[in-house]
Amino acid sequence: MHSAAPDMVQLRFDEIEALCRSVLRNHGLSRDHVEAVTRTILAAERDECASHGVYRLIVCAATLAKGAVVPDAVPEIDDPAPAIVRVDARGGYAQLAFERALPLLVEKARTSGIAALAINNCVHFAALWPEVEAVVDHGLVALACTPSHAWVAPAGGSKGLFGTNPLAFGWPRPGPFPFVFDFATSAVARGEIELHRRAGTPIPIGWAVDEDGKPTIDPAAALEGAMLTFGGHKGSALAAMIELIAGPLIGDLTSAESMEADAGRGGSPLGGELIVAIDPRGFLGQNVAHHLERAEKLFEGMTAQGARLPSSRRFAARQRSLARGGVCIKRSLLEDLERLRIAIQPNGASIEGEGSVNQAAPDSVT
Ligand code: NDP
Ligand code: PYC
Repeated sequence: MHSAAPDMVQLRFDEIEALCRSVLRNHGLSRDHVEAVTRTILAAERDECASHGVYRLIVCAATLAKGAVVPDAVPEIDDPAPAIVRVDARGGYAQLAFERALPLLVEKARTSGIAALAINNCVHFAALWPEVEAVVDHGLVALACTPSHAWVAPAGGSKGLFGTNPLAFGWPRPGPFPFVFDFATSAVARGEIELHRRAGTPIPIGWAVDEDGKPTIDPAAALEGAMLTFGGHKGSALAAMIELIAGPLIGDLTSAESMEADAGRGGSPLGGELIVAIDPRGFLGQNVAHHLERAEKLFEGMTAQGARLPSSRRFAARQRSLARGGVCIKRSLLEDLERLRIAIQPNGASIEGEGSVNQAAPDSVT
């Protein structure tokens, strides 16, 4: 570990990995899940996505401590139709279920031109772009979405009904980076508001209303009240669509049902995720290269006007992090994470983790 700015600490990737592993293991997560979750958290921190990077260890620790995720769930893959894969995460984190089901999704997309993966009965705390990028790595177009907890008011309302419901899309490109976007259908991910609460900084008007339905800049009041959708009725309609296609369509929970199933424990959202993979060769046959080149002209047209492509900030951050072999995180966050290296046992006893210094109960965050 090396010093950076006074309130920041620079960590090598292997130090971040060790931190993730010890926090997760000490909170009872089984080895395969630890590895899959660590990969996701490390990728987000590497790409400077703070709301879904190592901060999420606090969320995972809280979810594990409250029994809101099955720590040793073994995903079960089902093959119900030629273009459909289903994986039952059995109450465990989505990452391992996704990793196990990905090869069959890719195979089916190649055979049928299009295939869909339903992850059922999973706990989801992460960004969706790692999953979308994993599909795009196979030369496929990808679309992913998931409901969360009922934190977001529909446009025109002021009470939580929808989740923050992210929608992610990926398109293969020549060169190292695909075209990817991944955003919450709320004005911002809830994790961003949680980071503002931790930092004691106000949030912009338009992100949320308080419990009385009044616009607020206080992150704590926003978390108690309701978040707002992006783009008014348009984000609201997309959020409703995600509730439907990654909820009832795949036999899984809506965000309101997820909140109900959580029963006040404050765990991460429980439910389903839908991932669609499309093989361009299904439509284009031998003409794939020609039409993918035409797509490149679209991207050139965007950047020629000074617009930036979504994910370009993230990919630049990735290159920076890889070049320096690590990342910078807030010292206060690292201190909280060091405290989580000590497991809280059901009998109240504590176990020291790798390099642990203190004892603390996990935050109540989702
Ligand atoms: P942001 O609003 O920060 O960004 C979303 C997307 O827009 C990114 O692809 C980003 O690219 C792109 N973008 C941002 N600014 C610009 C710009 N000026 N021009 C072009 N593109 C731009 O994300 P959110 O707060 O909405 O979501 C953050 C994360 O939270 C997502 O990864 C999402 O999956 C996750 N999330 C997960 C949930 C779950 O239930 N699992 C629920 C809600 C959110 P870039 O990264 O390069 O800035
Ligand atoms: O930031 O909104 C969020 C979120 C919910 C679940 C995972 N991330």
